[in-house]
Amino acid sequence: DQSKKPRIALLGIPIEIGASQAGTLMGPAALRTAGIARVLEQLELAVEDHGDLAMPAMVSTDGAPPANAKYYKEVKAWVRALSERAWQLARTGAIPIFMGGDHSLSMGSVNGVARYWQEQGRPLFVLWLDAHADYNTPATTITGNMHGMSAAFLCGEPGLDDLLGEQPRVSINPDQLDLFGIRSIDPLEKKLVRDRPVVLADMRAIDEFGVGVLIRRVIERVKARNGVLHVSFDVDFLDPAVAPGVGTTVPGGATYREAHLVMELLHDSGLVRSADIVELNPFLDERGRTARVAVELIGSLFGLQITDRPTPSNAVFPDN
Ligand code: HAR
Ligand code: MN
Ligand code: MN
Ligand code: MN
Repeated sequence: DQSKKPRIALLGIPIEIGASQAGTLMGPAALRTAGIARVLEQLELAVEDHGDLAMPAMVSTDGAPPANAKYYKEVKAWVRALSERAWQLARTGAIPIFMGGDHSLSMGSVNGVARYWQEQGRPLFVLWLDAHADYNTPATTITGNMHGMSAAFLCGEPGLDDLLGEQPRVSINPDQLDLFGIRSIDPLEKKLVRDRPVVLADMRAIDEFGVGVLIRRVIERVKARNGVLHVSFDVDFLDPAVAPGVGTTVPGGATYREAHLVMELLHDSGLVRSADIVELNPFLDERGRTARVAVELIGSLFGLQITDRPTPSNAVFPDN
């Protein structure tokens, strides 16, 4: 019975001006070519593809843009339209998957789903799988690229205060943000993250404890507060050897196996209600490799398993 299957709503957001390199606008098409809908349908999910969000018109009456935020007006047009759309998709009861596009889109997708969960009275936690913290503001950024500001914006940091226009801003508390896989962070950005109660697992922590222990820690924190989870998956979380098709590769990333375990544990938690998949740049990819890996990982996030036997755990939690 089609109506009883969990529903997935795919939405493409072909935005690239938040990033330093052009090409992420081709991301949604590459994910579709790599079979994202087919993989999810094979998992007995009802998949609806809502196509791509149309490039929204810019509103010329908006005031002067802030300094140090490149393409602010264009990003603003995308983000306010996407926030509204994300809220609407969440209200249908589907699990939205936002296919990017660069990581600036999360300022809209996460704000929109956060608005929905606020209405439901449940806290939204955000797991940020990324090489970068994306915790810059216009006051801390070196590059001015807005994909490096999305996590900070979502935690209510100042400097992009008018970005959502008439859309309600629903910030998450920094202690509901988990930065995971981080290995590149700018000096002032590092200071800002240190001053906030953001939970962070950098690559050293992953080497010390392993992704199993650290992802279980994320899951336990969400469960303890009866929360739900949004997974914001920046493809540069992966090691460049696995995922060359991104504009900002950083060595020392998650392996193919680590990333799968992350996704499998998240699936088993039953907490994931929405996801972004961002920064895939097909123009830089090698014969579709990165798109295919990304699709496989989304499959694991939504239930693809090697066997259907439960795997026991001997995880020991670090204190914090
Ligand atoms: N921290 C750098 C900056 O602000 C790099 C940000 C790169 N961001 C992404 N998304 N690729 O994670 O410019
Ligand atoms: Mn990112
Ligand atoms: Mn990144
Ligand atoms: Mn898998």
